[in-house]
Amino acid sequence: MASLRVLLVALFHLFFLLDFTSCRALSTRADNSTLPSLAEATVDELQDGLGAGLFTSVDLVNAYVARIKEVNGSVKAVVELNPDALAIASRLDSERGNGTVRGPLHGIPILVKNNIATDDQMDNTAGSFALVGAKVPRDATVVRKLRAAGAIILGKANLSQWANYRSSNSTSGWSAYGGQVIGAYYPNQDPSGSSSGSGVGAALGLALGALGTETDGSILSPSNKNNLVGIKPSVGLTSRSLVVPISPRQDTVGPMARTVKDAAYILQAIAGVDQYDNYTSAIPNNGSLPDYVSACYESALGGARLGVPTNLIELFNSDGSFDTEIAAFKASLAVLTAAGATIVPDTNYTALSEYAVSQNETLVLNADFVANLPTYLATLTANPAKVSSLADVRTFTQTDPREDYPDRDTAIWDMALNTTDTPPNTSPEVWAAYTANQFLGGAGGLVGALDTYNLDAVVLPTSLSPGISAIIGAPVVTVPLGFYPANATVVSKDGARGLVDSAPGVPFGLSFAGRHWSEAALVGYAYAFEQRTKARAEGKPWVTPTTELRDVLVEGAKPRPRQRTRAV
Ligand SMILES: *[C@@H]1O[C@H](CO)[C@@H](O)[C@H](O)[C@H]1NC(C)=O
Ligand SMILES: *[C@@H]1O[C@H](CO)[C@@H](O)[C@H](O)[C@H]1NC(C)=O
Ligand SMILES: *[C@@H]1O[C@H](CO)[C@@H](O)[C@H](O)[C@H]1NC(C)=O
Ligand SMILES: *[C@@H]1O[C@H](CO)[C@@H](O)[C@H](O)[C@H]1NC(C)=O
Ligand SMILES: *[C@@H]1O[C@H](CO)[C@@H](O)[C@H](O)[C@H]1NC(C)=O
Ligand SMILES: *[C@@H]1O[C@H](CO)[C@@H](O)[C@H](O)[C@H]1NC(C)=O
Ligand SMILES: *[C@@H]1O[C@H](CO)[C@@H](O)[C@H](O)[C@H]1NC(C)=O
Ligand SMILES: *[C@@H]1O[C@H](CO)[C@@H](O)[C@H](O)[C@H]1NC(C)=O
Ligand SMILES: *[C@@H]1O[C@H](CO)[C@@H](O)[C@H](O)[C@H]1NC(C)=O
Ligand SMILES: *[C@@H]1O[C@H](CO)[C@@H](O)[C@H](O)[C@H]1NC(C)=O
Ligand SMILES: CC(=O)N[C@H]1CO[C@H](CO)[C@@H](O)[C@@H]1O
Repeated sequence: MASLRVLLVALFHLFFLLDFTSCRALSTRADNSTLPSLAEATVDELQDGLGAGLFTSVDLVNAYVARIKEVNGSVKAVVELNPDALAIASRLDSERGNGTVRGPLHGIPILVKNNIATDDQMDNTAGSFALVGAKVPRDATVVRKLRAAGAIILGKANLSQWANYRSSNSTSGWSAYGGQVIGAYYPNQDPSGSSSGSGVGAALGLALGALGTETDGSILSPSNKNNLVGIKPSVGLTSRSLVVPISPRQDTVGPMARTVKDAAYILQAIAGVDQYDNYTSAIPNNGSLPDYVSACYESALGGARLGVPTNLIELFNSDGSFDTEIAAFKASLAVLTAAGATIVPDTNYTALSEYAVSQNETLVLNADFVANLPTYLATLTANPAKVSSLADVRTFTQTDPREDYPDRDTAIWDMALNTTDTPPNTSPEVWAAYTANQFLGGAGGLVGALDTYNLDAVVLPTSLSPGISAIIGAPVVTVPLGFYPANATVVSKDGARGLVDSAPGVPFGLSFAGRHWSEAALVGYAYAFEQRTKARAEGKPWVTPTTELRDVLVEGAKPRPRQRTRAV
């Protein structure tokens, strides 16, 4: 008996030691040469490490959550963590252990903007207390697709409340529910919006990347100001089902990530036809998608004809406030040329002066918001604040002190709900405004220039790029280009409550804008530019989370139950 016990004890020690050794091996491997730094980790690097067993998705979740907690008090990028993230990660680790890897996003943590619904323990509030506790009947389609691809929804990212569709006196990145997001590259930086938390979260490596939404600038602009790649897809390429709407004619969901290829991986996962969003039925080729990831190759700019709409650049910079960005933009044209592109100068937009004074976009968005918000609210399966219309939401907002009314007013809603200002979206006036937009952005704008000059795309400083493409629902891809120099003046815009708009080290990007469904080409151009410039690497965030995988691995360097049972 005694000898048996000794044997058993010896065996136990053997297994324990073996197991401990394998975990020590883990922590030994947790050196800086093999573990990717989470500040910059790419999908490919994370998949390599997961595949080689250097770390698990549980480790990734632990590390990213620690990073979020380190900096969230100062940047308020993340409103809610997913309480199920660890359990989901653990299941995905088991699947991987069983030999199933669903694809490049298997086990990869991603943040989603807090206007994209998840049917789980997290809220979807658009930043408003009116929607706290509201429940949806299913995941937003883009979330369902991310989960099917193996991604882990790590949390909800803060945003400009109602995707910046409430007030004339608010700030980018502020929501009643989430507080004020601060940009990643300068203390008290305006993060830009409305996908502000998505931008700061991706920029600081609080997740691999994030989903944002855009109606006019809300992916491109925070990507611009947070040193990121942002893909604003054609309206209809990604489903808006169970995304808090502004207008189905302009709303779109897209990725924000640190590299073009990572953004392409995410786009590949979320794009496609969806029975719940009939705009997706317009995807060409019977809904079959290009391969956005293989569109990422070094020579993608070879032979591309890229136009420069000089009249837009000059008009929008009439006060000189974009001089620094435009100088860097002009210098970037030489890079594009060296990469094989032909730059076509002065591909001016013929109806630009009409666009500049047009109120057509405002009219369409206001009319659509009044009509579409109730449609979203009607799908809720729980609605504690009992809001069923924009009028209800306005009453809630004007009476709940947490909503910071009247300081942050409801001017946009007041206009949308005023039937003199805003006729119903089925009215002839709104149809006329919509068709005017199709002209101003189309024949009189981007599409006219593409046709006249036989272009593949136009290039623009990202700060000037969203509007014309927004009104026609066309795609734009932004990629890091440069930073304000060390001697730049610190500029805070009127009404920004002291948030800093430009300052030393604040980033900006280069945009490629093309025809509907031209994402693969635009992604290719952005990749080829990124590989030649690697501009992102020059940036230094003002706040840097320090938790790395090695920290969570060292903490976890003890025998793991799963391995012990397998050994015994
Ligand atoms: C890894 O780098 C960190 C700081 O960047 C340093 O503190 C640590 O000692 C390094 N670890 C190894 C194993 O080299
Ligand atoms: C983020 O910061 C806010 C404000 O400090 C805090 O209330 C919230 O709980 C934080 N979120 C997370 C996920 O830590
Ligand atoms: C892994 O495989 C085992 C045995 O086939 C199965 O019981 C288990 O459900 C699988 N786990 C996952 C997460 O697929
Ligand atoms: C798309 O769906 C909306 C709302 O369900 C409906 O009003 C519209 O007619 C549909 N459009 C098409 C082209 O099917
Ligand atoms: C289009 O796709 C649908 C659904 O996948 C399929 O049933 C149909 O045959 C396809 N049509 C063509 C013309 O390929
Ligand atoms: C394009 O616009 C710029 C700036 O307004 C102007 O200088 C240039 O002459 C225009 N070129 C053409 C071809 O219209
Ligand atoms: C809409 O655009 C057209 C074409 O430029 C213009 O004539 C009209 O005045 C615009 N309407 C509004 C409301 O701005
Ligand atoms: C806008 O907000 C600022 C800052 O809180 C405040 O001083 C100002 O009175 C507000 N303006 C209006 C019109 O409410
Ligand atoms: C609605 O808008 C019209 C025109 O802008 C204005 O005269 C009127 O006072 C507004 N009504 C309300 C209730 O604000
Ligand atoms: C910053 O330095 C550059 C190069 O020395 C100079 O051209 C520029 O005028 C300076 N800008 C400011 C705002 O001082
Ligand atoms: C959900 C959440 O985290 N809300 C907090 C976000 O930040 C604001 C302002 O700092 C707090 O008041 C909220 O409680």
